[in-house]
Amino acid sequence: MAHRNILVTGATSGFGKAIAEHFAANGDHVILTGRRKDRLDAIEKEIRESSGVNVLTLPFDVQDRKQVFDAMASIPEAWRPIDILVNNAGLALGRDHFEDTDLDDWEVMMDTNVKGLMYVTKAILPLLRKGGGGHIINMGSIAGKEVYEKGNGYCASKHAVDAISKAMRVDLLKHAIKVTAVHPGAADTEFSMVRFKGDKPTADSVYAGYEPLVAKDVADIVLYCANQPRHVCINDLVVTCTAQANSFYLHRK
Ligand code: NDP
Ligand code: 8X3
Repeated sequence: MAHRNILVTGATSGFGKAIAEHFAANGDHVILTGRRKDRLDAIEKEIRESSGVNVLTLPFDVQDRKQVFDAMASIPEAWRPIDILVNNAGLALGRDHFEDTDLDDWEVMMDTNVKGLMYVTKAILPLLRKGGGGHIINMGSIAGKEVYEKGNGYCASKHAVDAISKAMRVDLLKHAIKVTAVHPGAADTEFSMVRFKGDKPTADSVYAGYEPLVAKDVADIVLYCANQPRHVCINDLVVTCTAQANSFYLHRK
């Protein structure tokens, strides 16, 4: 199989880093994006050395519309068309009842998880392969399937990702662009350290007493979705660790 060009947002950590590494190990060429340039540089070096594929890094903030459109416009001709966009960049901030939530946390979650994903997709669409082979993979969450207590803003943002994924699938039919939404449950990445703003004991407590998903589990699934035949599209995939049934039921030892 000829190599494909893959752009992964949020490739500096967690799922995005593992997804980029998996595509590279599969022989695909990868564009790594995220805000932390030092990490992008280190991961670029690591992937080049381990896989020998072409790697391009684009540091930008998905919340910033101009940065997003400038970054996409800067993608060299040799990287076009893009075959697969993985919209993975995202975060939760805080876990509080509605009345206690910090308004700034809501703003950042909506600007990143919802508007950022839409900006990146809109900006890359002219570069995305049409007529078969083009694929958008959006990172949702079980938080986009059920609303849990103190999850208000994050759950709203991931419900929006669920809705946007359905909307894209309909609107992009004519271009034969597949749209897949992957919805993981609890996974041990930097997610909880970000959510709890560096409070390590609280972040660690999220994963105590059971074996959570890890980034590799989700990356394996994303690659599986991306490696289906052209006429097959996995629309919606929910994955949890065995100890978790959904947002409400988690069995801790
Ligand atoms: P991490 O915190 O490990 O990774 C998040 C990634 O998103 C980082 O690479 C970060 O890069 C990037 N990112 C965050 N904000 C921005 C921004 N404004 N602009 C550009 N990039 C940004 O968490 P995960 O890997 O766990 O999370 C990845 C996705 O998976 C998110 O969408 C999350 O909501 C979702 N998810 C996570 C689950 C979990 O339990 N871990 C479960 C279900 C879904 P940088 O900081 O360098 O910009
Ligand atoms: C992350 C999973 O359950 O913390 O999206 O919302 S959860």
